[in-house]
Amino acid sequence: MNTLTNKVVQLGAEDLRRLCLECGADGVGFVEVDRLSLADEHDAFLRVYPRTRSLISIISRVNPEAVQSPVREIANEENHRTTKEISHIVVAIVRRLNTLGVRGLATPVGFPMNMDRWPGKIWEISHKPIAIEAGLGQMGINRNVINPRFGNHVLLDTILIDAEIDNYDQPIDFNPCFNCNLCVAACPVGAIEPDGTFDFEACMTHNYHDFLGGFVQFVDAIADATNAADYRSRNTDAETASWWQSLSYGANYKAGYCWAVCPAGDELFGIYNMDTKNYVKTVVRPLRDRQEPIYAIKDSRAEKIARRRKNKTVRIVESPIRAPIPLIDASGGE
Ligand code: B12
Ligand code: SF4
Repeated sequence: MNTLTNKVVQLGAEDLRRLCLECGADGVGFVEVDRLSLADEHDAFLRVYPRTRSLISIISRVNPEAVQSPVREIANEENHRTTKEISHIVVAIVRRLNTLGVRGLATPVGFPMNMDRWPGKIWEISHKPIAIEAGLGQMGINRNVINPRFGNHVLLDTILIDAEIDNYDQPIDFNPCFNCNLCVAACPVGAIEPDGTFDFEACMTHNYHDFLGGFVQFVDAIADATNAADYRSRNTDAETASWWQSLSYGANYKAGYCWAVCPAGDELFGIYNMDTKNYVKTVVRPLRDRQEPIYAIKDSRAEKIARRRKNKTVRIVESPIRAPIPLIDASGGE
């Protein structure tokens, strides 16, 4: 809405696309706020920004080689760096749009989220279905959006604006996921199944050990301990230092291997296809066989899978999701 003329601004899709790319986006697409396939999200859009008329979906590529490194601090740093980068890009886009009389806001890439709702739907806007509707990719077996060029090696963000756009995008008519199942093979807790079923609890328990519910358990462990020796008998010094690192430098993922190994998308497929055996040897094996602790719930499928894996030390923990998970509903409530 132009605040001087009080009229809804109409933006040209191609000019807007150019503006977003100039601000640093690696890909961009547009969706009208009342797209039927996003009906479940509609209330959330208006709750976040009541004057929303259009959604701008933005992707920023991560460097796959960094994300694939068995030196996981490199992967985590790349994740954090790209998160900051895309956050700056979307703010720059909103500022440029303001000069054209368009108002709007950029939503968080990931954290911070609404912890009052933990362990429910703590995020407000689901970037994945918007990116799919904006023609930026399709969902892979690993439940990540795979862009035809950059593969799943992208982070996503969404801008809500009060203007209309003269041409909205549509989903692409093919899925870059080609069922290689490397994501299934790489996950140390078997969270990804070949039919695309995703074990949320297994991923949350291991990959997110140092944040959210894992952090709540850390506090419990301190509170329950009778003394330092008692605490240390249940948590190694390395684990305590790992929590400190996540608090100080941004939460560190323990795995994310399903995202790392995916070879789909034009930029990586050639490397994979040229020598698939070598890709498995140099990208998948180093992560699959990485020496590391694996956090799993007792007698879970995740525990059984982790025990079969080479070089893994299984650490039994409680479920980080203590209350039954409330259904994800459109109101964003419990
Ligand atoms: C919640 C969440 C998670 C959850 C659930 C993942 C999921 N599949 O939904 C967990 C904690 C497991 C997670 C892990 C990761 N995530 Co995440 N995550 C999100 C978040 C905040 C919302 C995702 C969402 O909309 N889910 C709902 C629907 C759309 O997803 P779905 O796959 O169709 O449905 C699944 C969930 O609903 C899940 N589920 C079932 N019951 C429950 C209950 C609860 C309470 C929850 C939370 C989920 C859940 O199982 C469903 C079946 O597959 C977004 C950021 C955002 N605001 O959008 C990032 C996001 C999806 N994550 C991302 C990434 C990169 C990751 C990790 C790779 C992080 C890492 N480095 O390890 C892993 C990959 C795990 C995986 N294979 O999905 C990227 C994906 C980029 C891309 N190319 O698609 C996003 C978009 C962040 C971003 N801004 O770029 N994530
Ligand atoms: S690793 Fe293979 S099966 Fe998994 S999402 Fe990527 S292309 Fe699809």
